[in-house]
Amino acid sequence: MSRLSRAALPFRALTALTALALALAASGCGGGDTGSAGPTGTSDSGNTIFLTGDNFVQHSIHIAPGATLRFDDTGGVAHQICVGEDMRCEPNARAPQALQGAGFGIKPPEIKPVVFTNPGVYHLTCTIHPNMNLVVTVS
Ligand SMILES: [Cu+2]
Repeated sequence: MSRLSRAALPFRALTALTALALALAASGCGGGDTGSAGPTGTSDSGNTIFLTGDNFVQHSIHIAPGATLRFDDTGGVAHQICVGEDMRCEPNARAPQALQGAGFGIKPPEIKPVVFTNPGVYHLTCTIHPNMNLVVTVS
């Protein structure tokens, strides 16, 4: 004769997590809209990028297809400019020939004109200076 002691403990499933706050909806953060209006004219005279001792003066520019972008080295040091990003040149068949491969060297007081024929967004970088990047939008 055996007694079965039934440990009938009321087992309450804790479902308290059902009320977990789902209010973590990440509200979409607005993109970095700097709201800089690009030049509306196609005058080549305004399409100049100045180079300082270790960077571009501005990091983006909008030009029209076929426009000439002038690189004006006023910073007192040499630069090596190519298509690419973060000091690395990358192939881009649509980019101007001068920016292909290892790109072009420039030193003060040189001004080098580059014609952007094909519409597109081109990332340019200097292989000498970290964080020396420029985005050229041709449209
Ligand atoms: Cu540089």
